[in-house]
Amino acid sequence: MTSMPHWLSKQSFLQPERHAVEFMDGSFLTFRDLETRSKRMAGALAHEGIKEKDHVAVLSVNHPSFIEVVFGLSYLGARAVLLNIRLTPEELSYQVKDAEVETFIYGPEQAEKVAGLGNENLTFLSFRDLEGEYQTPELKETIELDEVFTLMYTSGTTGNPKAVLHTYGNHWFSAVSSALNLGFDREDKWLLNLPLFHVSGFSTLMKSVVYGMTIEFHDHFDAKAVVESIRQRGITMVSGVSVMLGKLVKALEGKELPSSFRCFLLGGGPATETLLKQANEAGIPVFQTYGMTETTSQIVTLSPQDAVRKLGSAGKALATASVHIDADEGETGEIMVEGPMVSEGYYNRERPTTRFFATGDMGRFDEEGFLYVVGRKKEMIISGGENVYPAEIENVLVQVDGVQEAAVVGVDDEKWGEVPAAFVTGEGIDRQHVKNACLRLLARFKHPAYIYHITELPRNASNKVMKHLLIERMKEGKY
Ligand code: S0N
Ligand code: AMP
Ligand code: MG
Ligand code: MG
Repeated sequence: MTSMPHWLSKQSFLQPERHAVEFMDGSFLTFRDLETRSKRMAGALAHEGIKEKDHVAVLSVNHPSFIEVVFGLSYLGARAVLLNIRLTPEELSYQVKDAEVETFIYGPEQAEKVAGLGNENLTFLSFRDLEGEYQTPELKETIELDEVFTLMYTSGTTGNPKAVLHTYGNHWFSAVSSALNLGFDREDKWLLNLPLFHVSGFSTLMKSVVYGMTIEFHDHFDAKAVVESIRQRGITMVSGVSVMLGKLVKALEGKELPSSFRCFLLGGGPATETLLKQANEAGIPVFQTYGMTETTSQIVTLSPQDAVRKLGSAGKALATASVHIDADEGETGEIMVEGPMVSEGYYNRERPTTRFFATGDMGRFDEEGFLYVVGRKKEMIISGGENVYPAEIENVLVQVDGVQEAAVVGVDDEKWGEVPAAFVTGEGIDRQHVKNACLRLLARFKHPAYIYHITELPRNASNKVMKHLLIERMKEGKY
């Protein structure tokens, strides 16, 4: 087992006065401040009975206490189960049970949602509750790379979400591999406005303590605020999904960006050529990436010098990772990945035994070895960077009175990239009942943008629903 000094304590020792986190109002926390506050938080968590290897859920928008809770848990050797604030109480309850969570910590704006959770065996603590009494427990000043640090949920083809396990080693190698590719400059300052509950956002926090780099922390995405941060406060790096890049291009209104801004790390889903060209014309140095929760963020990245020449490619595997395509040379096949940032598996599920992780995405290499992601084998929809599994929605729709069968597909969408479209069969279906079921059971971004009531689902000889036919017929206006 490989171990190393705790990343935050180390940065606090090496550069105590350097800003770890800056906020939009000009306030900041130095690495020493952050260490002190996180250790105090560890004491408050210990006071609440949290101990090594406990699973502790966190539900919050980006909030300073979120960061302290994350590092506080790490000083205790406890694990953070990071929950998506967009989920319904029903969806959250499932995940909390699945992850065997005992303590549930939440931010001030989540109180109402938390009241709807009602799991009797959980201890609920608001950030406020952690501001009072604390103990001085023994703290882990050593990080064991094999230990699990975070759990983040993704769905599966069955519609049952499963928790991706991230070890400290996964986070470490993700951060280091990224730096080997993008480089790291002492003056770098990374804007963090992606949610901390996704690895997209969380990985930026990890980079901060692994590199000793300043981040500017925003509680949510606001394109105008991003422009202001880049132009006025020396931001050099930003991460975002396509929807955010599109909004950034618009918010720029032709204004120039300082040359110190050197990277917009684009991930979380596909990007259209139109968007990439617009970003290029706007002078935004886009690094397109391919990655997923299971790879603890980017694993393949395209550099701006290749951005135009290889427009649409996700680039090449990072230095510590390998990618291969499960097909003959030059052909399209499933993308298989390997590397020290790839998760060892899902919580309480059988561990994969193969060397390469099968991503469920389809891709091909060009003659120079650049990866092109061309589609998905898995039935997944990506709406604004949030994943939606058709089975999750189908499972809800068939519960509605009158619905006999349901099928959900992803359709292109101007605003979100893709949105779900639902097809239901049956008699006496009340649209309001469908909507009510969705409201109760599904996060807003999973609600079907279209609901078609049809007479029967097209099936092939083996009785499988031919989803491509649903899309074709829908586009032809036949439904
Ligand atoms: C795009 C975002 C910012 C949109 O949120 P916004 O504008 O703040 O919306 P709200 O004000 O909260 O809500 C307004 C209405 O819009 C609905 N809505 C919100 N989001 C969506 C959505 N995604 N799809 C559909 N509808 C949405 C709300 O429900 C509300 O509706 P009404 O008014 O009807 O109630 C936001 O969605 C966002 O933050 N998206 C990004 C999420 C994300 O981080 N995804 C990436 C996950 N993947 C990974 O973590 C792995 C890849 C990765 O690591 C990575 C990714 C990107 C960049 C770099 C990396 C990396 O490798 O480092
Ligand atoms: P998540 O775990 O939420 O980040 O989802 C990851 C999924 O997003 C991947 O499995 C892909 O299906 C998709 N994705 C990520 N990067 C790209 C890319 N560059 N091009 C196309 N799809 C992508
Ligand atoms: Mg908003
Ligand atoms: Mg996603």
